[in-house]
Amino acid sequence: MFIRGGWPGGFVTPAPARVFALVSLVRTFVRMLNSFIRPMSRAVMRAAGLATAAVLVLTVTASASSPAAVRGSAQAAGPAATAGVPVLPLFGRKADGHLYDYEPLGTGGVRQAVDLGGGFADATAMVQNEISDNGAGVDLYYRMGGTLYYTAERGAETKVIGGGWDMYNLLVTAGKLGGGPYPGLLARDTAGVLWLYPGQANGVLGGRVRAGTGFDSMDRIVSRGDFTGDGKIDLIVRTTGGTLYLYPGTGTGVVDAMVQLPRIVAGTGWNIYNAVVSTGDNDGDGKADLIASDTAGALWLFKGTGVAATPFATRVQIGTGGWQAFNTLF
Ligand SMILES: [Ca+2]
Ligand SMILES: [Ca+2]
Repeated sequence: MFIRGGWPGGFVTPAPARVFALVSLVRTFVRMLNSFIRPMSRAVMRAAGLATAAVLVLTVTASASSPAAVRGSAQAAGPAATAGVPVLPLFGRKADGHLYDYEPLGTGGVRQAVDLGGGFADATAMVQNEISDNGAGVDLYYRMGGTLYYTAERGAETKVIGGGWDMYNLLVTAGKLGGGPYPGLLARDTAGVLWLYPGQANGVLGGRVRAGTGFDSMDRIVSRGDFTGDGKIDLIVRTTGGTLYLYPGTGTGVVDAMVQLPRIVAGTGWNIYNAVVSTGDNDGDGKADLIASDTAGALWLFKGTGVAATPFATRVQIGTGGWQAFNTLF
């Protein structure tokens, strides 16, 4: 496979300035392969994207003219829940700043890595959200210092979302928690308050809404997929003690009412894992799954069952080793 190990010569040259790149052409090729085993609707969207696929290098510089930080008071409830199950790649960032793309096999597991390029060594948070390309694109949010940036997959735009984001000690995708039409961000502040920033079509985030309090003892938070079978996006958290909890989503974006209690114990002993993420439906059965890497470097798939009481099946190993080399999986 010519994609192994990156592109000869490399497209990406991290410069003193903030130069980032996404090698969309490589991803498009991999996605062509995947299109044979993924739903036709996604294949059609991807084929449409081929016409304009190109190697794009983007220069990002924070400027005084950039939009002000989008952070406001609570807003009214969003539209009704739309709980489609995305099929997304797994991304990993290594200490040298390179970002690697692992496309799903479609039957459980991931393909060989595609090196998307470097320049992300100093990013203190990285999030993927499926926004562009009618929800088929994989777009990035990343934080450098206190500034949050957004880059659409096909590189049409990179923008500054705002400053002051270093007030949060955890940033992850919100998926469509709260029932919004686009995936947003979840941010936790130092007081343990969890905030939802609703997503929008252009990547800009809406005013934050408080999702809940008391999340300071959670060291992993996942929100992508319906794990209870009711069509509403749920929240998964892991405590520092290793207990995995499922908070059923309510499908509304109302303050402190996005998830319902009581929470459900989804597992214990999960502190053997470095990373716990969801890339949607990894094995193609229509139900969202979890992927976790353990401290020994193995990668595991926890297939979602859609049953609240027992939301995940027995783990299946999908990576044999070396996954600890990533300091961020998302
Ligand atoms: Ca649910
Ligand atoms: Ca699945």
